[in-house]
Amino acid sequence: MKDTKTDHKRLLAWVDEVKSLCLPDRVVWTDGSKDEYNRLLADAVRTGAATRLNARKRPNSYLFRSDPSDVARLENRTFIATRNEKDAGPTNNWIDPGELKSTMRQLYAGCMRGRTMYVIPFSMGPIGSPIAKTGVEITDSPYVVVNMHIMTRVGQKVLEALGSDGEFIPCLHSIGAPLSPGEPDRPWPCAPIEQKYIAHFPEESLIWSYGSGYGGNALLGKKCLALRIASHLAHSEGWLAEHMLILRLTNPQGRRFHIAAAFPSACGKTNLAMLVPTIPGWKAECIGDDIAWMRIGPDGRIRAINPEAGFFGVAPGTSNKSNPMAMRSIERNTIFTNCALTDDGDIWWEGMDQACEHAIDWRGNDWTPDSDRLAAHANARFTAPASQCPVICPDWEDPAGVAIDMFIFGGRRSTTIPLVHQAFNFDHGVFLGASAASETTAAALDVGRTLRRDPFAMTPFIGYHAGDYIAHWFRMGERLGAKAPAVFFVNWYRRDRSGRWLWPGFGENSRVLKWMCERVEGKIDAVRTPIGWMPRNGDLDVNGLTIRSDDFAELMRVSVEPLRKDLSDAEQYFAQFGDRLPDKLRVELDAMRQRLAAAG
Ligand code: SAT
Ligand code: MN
Repeated sequence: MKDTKTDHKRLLAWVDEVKSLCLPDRVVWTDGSKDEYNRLLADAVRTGAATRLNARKRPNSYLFRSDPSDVARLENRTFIATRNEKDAGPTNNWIDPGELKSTMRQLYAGCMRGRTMYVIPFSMGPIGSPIAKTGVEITDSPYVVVNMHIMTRVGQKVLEALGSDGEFIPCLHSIGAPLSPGEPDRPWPCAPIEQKYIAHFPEESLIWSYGSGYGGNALLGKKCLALRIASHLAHSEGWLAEHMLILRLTNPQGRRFHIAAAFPSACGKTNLAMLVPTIPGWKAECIGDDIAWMRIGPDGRIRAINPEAGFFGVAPGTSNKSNPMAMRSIERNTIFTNCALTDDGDIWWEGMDQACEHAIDWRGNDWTPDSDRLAAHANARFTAPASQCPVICPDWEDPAGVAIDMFIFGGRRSTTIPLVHQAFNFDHGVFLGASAASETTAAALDVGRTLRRDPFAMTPFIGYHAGDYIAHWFRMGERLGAKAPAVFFVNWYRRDRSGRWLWPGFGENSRVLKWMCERVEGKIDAVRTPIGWMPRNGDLDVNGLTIRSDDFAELMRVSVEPLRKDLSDAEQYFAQFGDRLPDKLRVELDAMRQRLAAAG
């Protein structure tokens, strides 16, 4: 960590201001070097914050265990502080920005005593590219620094691109755990829950986070900047910042299709992003697994880039069966959080290929298969460089992005929603995205286990009014016109009455993608149903798949009554948007109601 130099006056002034507020023992500018990364991790091992994994099993990899109170995003402690409460909309928590700043300033006062304050210049998107955004995160967490090294492009080269007057988004983070002289540190210091705040001031593109060291609460380039702040910017500047994976599929004839797909957290985005097709001759390459920034290009088509540089993926359930490419991406140079530690110094989690007889669980206790607790936390994560993915697309860092052929929306629905359907047109597709719902997962700590409506899988990430957000999607459709991507809706998660999954998922999902590509190419017709176009008998390639015909029929079933209930649930949800609900959405709701009435 050589003394990083910049003559950027606003940046230097902001760093000074934070320093005098937070009173760290020292300030370190991160340079982004390997040396810095290794040194920070060696320190973490020395202080007991991290365990170095067995180098023969998993070279240059580390395990962190978080505090049991700090294991996921906290939606109830996440705030969108706009001047006018109405502008945050009903799906966000709002506090007046002046009031929130004054509360948080009191928390920040002296909060870095006894600690090092790191300044991390980072770029979301390739450095210097016209679509990249620069952020500077100030944090007192070395865990955040090393994770930012993997998840973003950091260090001196970012400062050079920023020059002496470039725009940057200030991102202030503290774990909220000052140390008195001589006080021993904890392995994962953080503040109590009522002191945690993940605050966004979209009108001034500013992020303040306090009290949590975990994931999206602390790695501020990810959900805070690349989604909440970016979605607000995208709304005013006419582009899209979405919770989407980006995937390139190539068919046996060599034609490429680019897919952007939105699913809520922990609903298989990383698995789909790294899919290994089971159908012969098809190839899939990963461009991103979580976030897409998309702009309309000079040719009138929408082009997407992945602003991140790594994967912060859910560990449990990841295996050679569910996601072999993720397993290979995490073979080395990976940071693990809240996974179990095996007796031979490797990591383990529920759903891995091999069973585990004994381990140290994510809380640091002995674990055996007879324990009544999980070995790995359900939201345990791996942080791995995207470049390590064997199927990373050679164009994944192309600043021009890739032209999107189709959008996919989806969620976890054990009933009601069939395996796949296609929107009649783009506006109908916006309706499908807006009315998406999903059974909740462990990715957020505090939202309960129920079905929740989650427009575009963006509910926790829209940095402004959700009604205006839906209107923005319709406007993008107007601008795209005939060049708008096709829109599909999928549900990999349908179950039968006994709870058994009806669809094998994972690599077999390529069969569904193949149908979509053939639709985009105009090769095949489809069946018109009240919810959209669906595959004709025989068009969905199930060659070589053993699936019972009654299961397949159930997967494809469109039952009017549950769909009517679902629609009325969606209408109730949309009612909260009041006059900010776009007219076009009302038109789509009416049309859907009429189609269901005609069918039933
Ligand atoms: O913790 S993160 O917000 O980065 C992961 C997620 O919820 O998708
Ligand atoms: Mn996500």
